[in-house]
Amino acid sequence: MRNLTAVKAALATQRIETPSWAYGNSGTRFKVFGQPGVPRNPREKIADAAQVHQFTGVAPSVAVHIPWDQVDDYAALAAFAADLGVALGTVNANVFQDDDYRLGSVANPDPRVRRKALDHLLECVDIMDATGSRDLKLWFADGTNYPGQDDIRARQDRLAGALAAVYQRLGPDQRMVLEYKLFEPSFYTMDVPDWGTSLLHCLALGPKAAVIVDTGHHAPGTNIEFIVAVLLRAGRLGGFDFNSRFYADDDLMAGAADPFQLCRIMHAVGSGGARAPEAGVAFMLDQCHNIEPKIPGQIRSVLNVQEATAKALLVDREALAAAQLAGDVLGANAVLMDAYDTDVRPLLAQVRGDMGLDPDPVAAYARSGYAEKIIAERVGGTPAGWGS
Ligand code: RM4
Ligand code: MN
Repeated sequence: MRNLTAVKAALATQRIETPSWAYGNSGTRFKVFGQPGVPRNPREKIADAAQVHQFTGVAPSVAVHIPWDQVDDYAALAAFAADLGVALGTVNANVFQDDDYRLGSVANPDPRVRRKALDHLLECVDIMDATGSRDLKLWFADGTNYPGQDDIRARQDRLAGALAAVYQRLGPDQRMVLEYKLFEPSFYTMDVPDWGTSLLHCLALGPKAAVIVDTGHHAPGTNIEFIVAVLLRAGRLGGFDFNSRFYADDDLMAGAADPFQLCRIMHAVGSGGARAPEAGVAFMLDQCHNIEPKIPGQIRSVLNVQEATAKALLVDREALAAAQLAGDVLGANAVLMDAYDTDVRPLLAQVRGDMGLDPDPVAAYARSGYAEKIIAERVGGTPAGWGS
């Protein structure tokens, strides 16, 4: 058992970023079930994110997605967020929802489309200047559906060219983080399908480029904690988009499908000395709440990440190292499982109490009346949705 004071301090200082799009309506290609009270604009999304922080104490920033969160004055939006006790976090670029991008964005064979996509990415850095955001998150839907459709290597060259142009534009304290995804929406090739491709581009760019691991973007059974360890060793783990998946990119609540995997990932992060906010690894949620209420869904997800982190923090690292060095296979495994099998909910309730929070954020939010208030107030207008 580790020093409990240190464990509690680590839990109290953890930072988990929530995504603005989690608060809007979302669904599948079969149906979007709208919910009453969902935000109609970026400010209302930020207000909802501020609730998640108010009740959990560890979600002090909200990621924005451009153009979904487009406004005339980003500095004013950042000031609005600050008034509610949160900051604007990662700026997510969107080069996948325009008719021009049918054959891709920065890797499109048409130079005009490539230029348009690049201009959007550069505009996102302008937005970061105004909001004070550190990270530009790049996820490309680019790829091909059929063998022979385009030249795989030429597409990599085009991608590299755009990334270099964005990299040049970054300020000294800004970073670009490059996300990968195995498949979808392109089915034959994705231009950034895996961590290796992302890492190669980041290494070519320089130290301000790092890899984002979206937990839903792998083949079933992939050992994500191995990827985490390798990226940390290379100094290029930019952060996480946490979510759960049963089959593909399900975007379900983090820790819902496989809480043990989330704990193993947090253990790998801790082994790499990268759990503290100063290490620069961004812990973000990238989720959609299609059938469950959204703010409680975000709160539950934050708690799930906290619980996985607490278990990882409780691993007796000295005992683990001793068992590993002694070649004690069962002993080493038992040390890890002892921590994982601990019920950390009482510990987290204590941490929240020490932070002046209600020990049960889900119940406290339900009692607060905020859900009823937004249902009553947010009448008329167009509810925000994934893609609008
Ligand atoms: C993508 C990717 C990005 C997220 C969008 C909404 O699949 O995961 O991180 O910004 O979805
Ligand atoms: Mn993602």
